Amino acid sequence: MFCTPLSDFLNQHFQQNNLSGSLKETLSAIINACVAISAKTRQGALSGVLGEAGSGNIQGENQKKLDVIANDILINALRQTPMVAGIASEEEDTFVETNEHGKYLVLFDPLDGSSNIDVNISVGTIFSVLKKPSSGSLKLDDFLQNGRNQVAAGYVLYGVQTQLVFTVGQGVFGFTLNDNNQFILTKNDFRLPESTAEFAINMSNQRHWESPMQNYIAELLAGKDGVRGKNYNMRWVASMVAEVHRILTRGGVFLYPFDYRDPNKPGKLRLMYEANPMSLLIEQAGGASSNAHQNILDIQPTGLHQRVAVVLGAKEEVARVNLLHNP
Ligand code: AHM
Ligand code: MG
Repeated sequence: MFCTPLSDFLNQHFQQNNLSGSLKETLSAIINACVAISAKTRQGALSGVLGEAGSGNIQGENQKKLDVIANDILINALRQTPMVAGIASEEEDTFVETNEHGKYLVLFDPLDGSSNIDVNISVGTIFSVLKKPSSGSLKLDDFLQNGRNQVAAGYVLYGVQTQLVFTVGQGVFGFTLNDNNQFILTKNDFRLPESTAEFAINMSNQRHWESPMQNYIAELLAGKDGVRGKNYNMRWVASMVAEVHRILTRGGVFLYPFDYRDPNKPGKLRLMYEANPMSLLIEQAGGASSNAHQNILDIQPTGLHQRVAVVLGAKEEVARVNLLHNP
């Protein structure tokens, strides 16, 4: 029987680990905004939120109506949270200063996997929280901290169930939204197996990958007859939140590698509000992450919307990818 509400869990977990009350309030504000986003996604066509917004973001991607709605919900909620100094979002050109005396910076992808919205496949909000490193007015440099500095990271998956998964650096916990819009603890500490026989990659990009990545996937596809000596299964939802949730739940490895399609984009996913928070969750659950050369959490960011190649999940697979790229 699951009966621990999020608020009770947070009170206990923050006290036990001597964590700051203002971080708890920041996290609660993000999560409350996600409950509102969940309500919008559930209504779909009934509240007219499906389809294109008719606008684009700084990254040249067409925005869906729900991308814009989710972004507005989060920004408005965080503006009203005094401890949040500023935000950075996939949908905003640059950072937004929210509260002059705030202590935390919140980075988010308000609705990741949004190509899936109109076809009723899981989407999610991904968030990352950093401490504002200096006093005074907010500047870009304040955000450009490596992933190890994250004081909280997580996602809310709007799927068959709405689930919240987060870490504040002391394990990874999962909650399910009940009929009263309350998150209830349903998973006490995710643990990720070191090996797996399931991978996730968009195979349609295969011809654009570098040769070590081609070789790695060829090894998996060779199954029992190849060097890996076992058969692998493949899944691709095209929603990173759903993919990472599957991996945290039953193991696996996720890859969105570097490819040669656009020399300005070393990968599709964004470091600051996709790769970093997911990498922290995976590492906290006993897995690993890498851009095929170095741990994602050690990358020194150079821009808010910086892209990065991503390999994350079972340690054995991440190590194999690293080895093939750095023999
Ligand atoms: P988005 O932030 O514009 O939604 O893009 C990120 C998503 C990830 O959730 C997913 O892993 C990837 O894009 C899917 O890409 P593709 O459509 O190339 O398979
Ligand atoms: Mg995204």
